[in-house]
Amino acid sequence: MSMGFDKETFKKSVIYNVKNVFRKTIDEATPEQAFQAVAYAVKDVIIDEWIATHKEYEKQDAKTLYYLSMEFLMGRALGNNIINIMALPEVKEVLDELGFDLNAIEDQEPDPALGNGGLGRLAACFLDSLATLGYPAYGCGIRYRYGMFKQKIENGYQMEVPDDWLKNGYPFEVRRAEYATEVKFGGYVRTVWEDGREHFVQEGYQSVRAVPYDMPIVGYGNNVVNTLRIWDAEAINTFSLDSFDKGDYQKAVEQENLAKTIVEVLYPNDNHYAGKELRLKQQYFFISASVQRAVKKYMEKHEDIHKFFEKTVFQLNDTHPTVAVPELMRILLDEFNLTWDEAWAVTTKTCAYTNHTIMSEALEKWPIELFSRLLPRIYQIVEEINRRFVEQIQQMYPGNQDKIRKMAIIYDGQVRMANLAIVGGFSVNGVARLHTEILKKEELRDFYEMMPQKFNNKTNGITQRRFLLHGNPLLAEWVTGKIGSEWITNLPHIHRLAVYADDPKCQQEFMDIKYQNKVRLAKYIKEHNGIDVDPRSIFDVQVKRLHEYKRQLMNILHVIYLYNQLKDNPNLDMIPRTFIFGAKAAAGYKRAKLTIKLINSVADVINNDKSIDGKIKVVFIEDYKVSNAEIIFAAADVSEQISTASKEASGTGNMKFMLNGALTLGTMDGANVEIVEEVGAENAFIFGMTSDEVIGYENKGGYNPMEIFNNNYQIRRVLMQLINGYFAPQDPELFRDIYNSLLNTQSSDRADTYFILKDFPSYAEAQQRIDQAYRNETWWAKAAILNVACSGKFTSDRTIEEYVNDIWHLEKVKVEIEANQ
Ligand code: F55
Repeated sequence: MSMGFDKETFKKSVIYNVKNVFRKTIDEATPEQAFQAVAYAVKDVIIDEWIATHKEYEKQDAKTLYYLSMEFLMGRALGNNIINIMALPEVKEVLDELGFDLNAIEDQEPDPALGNGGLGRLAACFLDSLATLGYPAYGCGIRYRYGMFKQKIENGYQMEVPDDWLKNGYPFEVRRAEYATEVKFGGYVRTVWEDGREHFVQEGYQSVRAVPYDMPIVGYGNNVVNTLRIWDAEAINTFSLDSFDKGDYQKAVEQENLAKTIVEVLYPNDNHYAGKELRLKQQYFFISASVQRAVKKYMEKHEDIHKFFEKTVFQLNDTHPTVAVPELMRILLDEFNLTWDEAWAVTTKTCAYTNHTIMSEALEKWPIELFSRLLPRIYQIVEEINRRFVEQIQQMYPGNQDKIRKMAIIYDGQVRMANLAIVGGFSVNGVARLHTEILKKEELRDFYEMMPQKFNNKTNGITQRRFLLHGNPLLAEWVTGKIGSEWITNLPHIHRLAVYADDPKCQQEFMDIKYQNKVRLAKYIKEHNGIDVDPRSIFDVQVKRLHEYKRQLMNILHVIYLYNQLKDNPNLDMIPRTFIFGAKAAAGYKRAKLTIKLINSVADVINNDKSIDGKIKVVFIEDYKVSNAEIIFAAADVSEQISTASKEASGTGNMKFMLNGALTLGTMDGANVEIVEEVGAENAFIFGMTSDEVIGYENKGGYNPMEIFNNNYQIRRVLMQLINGYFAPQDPELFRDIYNSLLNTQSSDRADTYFILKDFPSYAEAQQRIDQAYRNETWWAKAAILNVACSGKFTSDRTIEEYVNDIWHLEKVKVEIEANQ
């Protein structure tokens, strides 16, 4: 139990909160009110540790990581916090005594969804691991008024509903007005000559007040509480209008609008860059505020800004926070009067960059016009960084224009953020071994050749505290019963389970738990979709953002193909299968949205076809998010990780499935490669082209899908069903675009860009192997247990230790708390 936790105090605190906040007695409280009251009571327990942690960091003058990220996909905090303060049994008892059920109360919390998918969730897992390992770290981001949209499915189509997550107030956040700071946009730069050198003053700008809200990040059982600091924007009307603008009413209104719009909403695109002006405003807004604050904090305890990097490191989560490089330069040059070389030395020793994709459409490139208009002083600095870098290229490769074309930061009228991030920092990392190798060999080859020492790999990981201990309590308890609880903070320890993989009793226990988790998911599906699914069928799951490269389309085409076989032969001997999908499509991504409609249309036909005797069910789970993900992973038998090889940088869902004992059906892509290496190819279902083969075809300009269409009757039949009204009787043309995307060269794309037809036969064959394998329950149980046992590498604790050793060089801090403070 947590040192600071006392059951009776906690109970009084809950009752008091209900009374004080809602003027009700505990028996009158609604579930939502009970949630608020319990959350405040938990926060009360956390707060002493939170204060103590930061006192300790101050005392030790610890080096601090700032994890700069546009996204933190946190998921619910209540259950996680209760687990991490190690008070779960006591809290359950208290709530029981008060007549409440913890699960029902947890369900009242909105999912803080300040992220799109993998990148944002990775940031959240990292914060959990940093706190649990005791490293001084801040997450820095944006307090979006509206997070990732809520997905409703109407008539098979995705509808986006605003995510008003703050409407009842969020009990875990704390507003820190004392750290508010000003962020300036636009205007122009005036050069003044003073003390024998140039000075640069931004004038005629608009500004907003950045106000931080802090959320506690509770370490597991170690009294450490770190901080996620997310910035809100407020209007500045009362100060900072320079004399030229005094009384400028128009400007006051504009500034108010700027403040309102800047943090209004999270852009719902993943792996796609839209180039919106507001997005660049968001980036500079939270970066300027975070960097200013980090510098101020450093100067409170230190004299010499030249040594800033000894106490501070900025990790850039993709290129979205890259303006941190010129912003730090600006502060060092303009506010501390460092020389260029001095400022550059500090900046390049402070910043490090993580790349999450090789997809070219995700690369951020800002038009110079927009960039320089919005950030005039920052643009000047980027120009100078570029000028010096191009000089360096010329020195190294005299006369080589090609190198400049590929590596310059400013080129073709655009500011290329990845190039800036690589040049402006000391580390560039990919997120899985294969991905890093592709970066070095292909996408970032010239940079790797020029500065190989910067490149390194950090294979992603996930937190077992949320995705096993919290999400799958039955399995967690079983694991602890077998091998003790060490795995909670030392996941490789879970390998001790391997000795039980062959034990029939253990196999039975494991399969029983899987069954109960499938019952839990079936109940969720019944409540949310109204569909009955059989928990004895194979739960075959693909949950992730909807994107063509992830190939949900291949999955649903295979479902149609299987269905056709069943129709041809109703006695077909197959294990009943439930195909489960969950995916949000970016609001403007037409083909992705049409794919959702296709999945739902196929589901309609198949689920209502009595003739197949329920052997196939198709379920599209509405509003896939962190909270229902926990339930879904726990219940999965098959984990679909079927991206076109080379396209998925890592994947992290793949790891969550493995940890919960699902078998991977996947391509040799991203971290799948390392998963298979850990668990053995014999305990997974691998298919499809390798990344080398894919890249080989791409370099040749693609392949000809027509050949497959012409020669494979079953595939042709499935494709024809897309355009003959089979799944859309009222509108046979509905899925024409999908059909075309597979067979015809589109305006800018090759036919079947993602090699769906090319990989289809191999995918169908792997699916067939699964059907066979599941018949042998002993084999399956053993393979599933081995997947859990071999998941140790994929804890984010390991990833964080690697970042610390190779990049951040932080030191662990211990926080002692006296009992019952
Ligand atoms: C969001 C916005 C933009 Cl502009 C670009 C990308 C994204 C985004 O959400 N990317 C993303 O989630 N990338 C994923 O990162 C994961 C964590 O590293 C990887 O596992 C995954 O392969 C990658 O697609």
